Amino acid sequence: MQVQDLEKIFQEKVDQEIKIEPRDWMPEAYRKTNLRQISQHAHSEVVGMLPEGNWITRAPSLKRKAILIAKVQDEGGHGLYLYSAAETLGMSREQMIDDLLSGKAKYSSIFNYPTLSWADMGAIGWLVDGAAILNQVMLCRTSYGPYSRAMVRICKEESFHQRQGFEALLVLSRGTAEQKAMCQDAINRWWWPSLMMFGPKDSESTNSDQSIKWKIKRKTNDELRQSFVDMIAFQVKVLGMTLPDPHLKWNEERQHYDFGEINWDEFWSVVKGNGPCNKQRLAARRKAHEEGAWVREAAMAYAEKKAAREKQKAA
Ligand code: FAQ
Repeated sequence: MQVQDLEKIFQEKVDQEIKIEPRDWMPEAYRKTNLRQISQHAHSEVVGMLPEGNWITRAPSLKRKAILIAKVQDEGGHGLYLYSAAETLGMSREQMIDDLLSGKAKYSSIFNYPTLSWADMGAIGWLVDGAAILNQVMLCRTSYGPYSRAMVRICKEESFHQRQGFEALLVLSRGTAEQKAMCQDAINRWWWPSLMMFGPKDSESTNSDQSIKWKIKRKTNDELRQSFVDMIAFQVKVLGMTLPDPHLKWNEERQHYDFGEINWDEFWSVVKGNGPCNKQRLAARRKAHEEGAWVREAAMAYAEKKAAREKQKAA
């Protein structure tokens, strides 16, 4: 069969909402786009453990510590499901991790900002997980089967993450003047970077058009960002806090909130590796990878020993 015919059949399957599975024929660019997005998503989960991991020993109570440990552990698990989904597209996990550690692969800009106070744990849960969920609910219906199935489970956990973040901020927002100030300060610092998580404006998004045609993405970056602004602009009122945007205003005609311009220079600078914590995050991952070498070696040695034993038994 000609490539054009295969492409036509492929697109018809996508249009009919039939999932694409690892052994199905797919255009090379579809494979590469999925591999890029899923592996970046996996890296984001794993690097995303660092800003919160930083607060586990300093959580203000045993309950908060237990919740935070569970959340960070979930993020490690999300990384693993996603690496497994990406592996089905033909790249080994070792290669993906090498690409992360060498700086070749991207991960979400959001994790290159520092966590300065306990309130940041609440702001990450509420804003960062809130942004992640909006994007990920859409990805539960993505066209590549292994990715969509991984997202279903991830979304269930993310919704707990977001609620615990909101609840942590709610407690602070009803606390002392100092706690209220901490809460507002964390919201002020995390608001704009959270909006950047959705990626560049649609007019600057190089991958969106094709990804939407292939139903890898179902909504554009700007559509998701607008839903996020509308959701958070409502929820912030429950906290009795404000968002740091003088242009935020309900637009009756559009039935959406208008909001100010994102600092795109800052976004691209962070994406290119020059954010406040990019170097620190990669250094932490490299150190963890080096220190974990003995675990990988021991697991390999055990697997080899077990395989040899089984072979001997079969002989
Ligand atoms: N940071 O053409 P587009 C989480 C890059 S998980 C860095 O619009 P696309 C859970 C983009 O890669 C958060 N780079 O790209 C958690 C592309 O460059 P490339 C991660 C970014 O793929 C919570 C270029 O800009 N979520 O938070 C960013 O169609 C709390 C042009 O952009 C996912 O990864 C960015 N923010 O749309 C964990 C979801 N935005 O690759 C711990 C899956 C864009 O061509 C604690 N990913 N770029 O060299 C997606 O949905 C999409 O990849 C987008 C970007 C929407 C992120």
